[in-house]
Amino acid sequence: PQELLTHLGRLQRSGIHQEYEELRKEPPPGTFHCAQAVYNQERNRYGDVLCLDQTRVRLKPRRNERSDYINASFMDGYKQKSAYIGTQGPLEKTYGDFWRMVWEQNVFVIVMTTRTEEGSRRKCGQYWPLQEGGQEVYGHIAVVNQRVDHHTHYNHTTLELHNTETCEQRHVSHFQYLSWPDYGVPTSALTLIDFLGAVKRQQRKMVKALGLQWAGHPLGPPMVVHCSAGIGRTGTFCALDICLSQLQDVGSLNVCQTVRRMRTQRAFSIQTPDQYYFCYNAILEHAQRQGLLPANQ
Ligand code: PTR
Ligand code: PTR
Repeated sequence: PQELLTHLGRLQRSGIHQEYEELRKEPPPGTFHCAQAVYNQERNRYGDVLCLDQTRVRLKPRRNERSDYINASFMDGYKQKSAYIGTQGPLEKTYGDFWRMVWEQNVFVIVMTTRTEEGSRRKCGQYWPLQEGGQEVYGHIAVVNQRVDHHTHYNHTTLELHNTETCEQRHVSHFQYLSWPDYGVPTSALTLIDFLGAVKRQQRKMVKALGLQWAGHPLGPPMVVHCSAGIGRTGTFCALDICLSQLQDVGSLNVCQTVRRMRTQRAFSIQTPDQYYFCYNAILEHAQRQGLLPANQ
């Protein structure tokens, strides 16, 4: 924290923006061939937000499916390989692919940091049954909404998944954060950090409940994190998680390195200088609340 404070003092806001502009200039270290293939183009929500071939999540081969493509990338967390899958907000024609990915990767927790509509613009499809008791079938996965817990800044929905081919059943937690417009920053850093805490508690709880099934994978399968494009808010959320975990573990952190590494896995992660600045600011507010720093610095 002291290091962070010094760094902040030195850089201040404009310096942090400058640091972000430098990061932005570094080209993505890979190729986008699969995302650009003609038959995959309709699977991208935004033609200019593609995922790297080197880190993309491949859907498992299936009969009658010619493509294994979904706009989703594995991203490392703090001391955890593939802690997240960063992905775009599902499109109607990719709902089946999305649930297939959730099933195949054994995902327990889905984090959504966008609303389905903002203003009058569609940001993400309604890819899960919204009402308690509701049920929808997406490809070979049936999804039942078991309950919705409403919190001030987010909803936590418990979903039950049925694989209609194998007759297996699983639970998945869906967390939707409600106050974060795209290209913007959340209205409050601490409510986002509290949201992050709730998400992590749930992931730990599910991993513990499943116990030995996850031997060799102590922190569990990846969490799916998405917004609309899956780069701005998704990147900010994951960067914050990594930095706070590192702060807690070793008492220091490095936002710039974290974001640089993240952009090599989910290209274009963090979309605006203010989102980048928000990471610093949120860490600072958190450190103050934890008593790691004097207030009003
Ligand atoms: N081409 C889109 C645009 O111009 O708005 C791409 C885009 C959309 C990029 C949303 C980022 C966005 O934000 P987020 O990743 O937070 O959903
Ligand atoms: N619509 C997005 C935008 O204009 O920001 C699409 C986009 C995404 C453009 C990433 C450029 C991007 O790369 P970088 O973040 O490296 O500038």
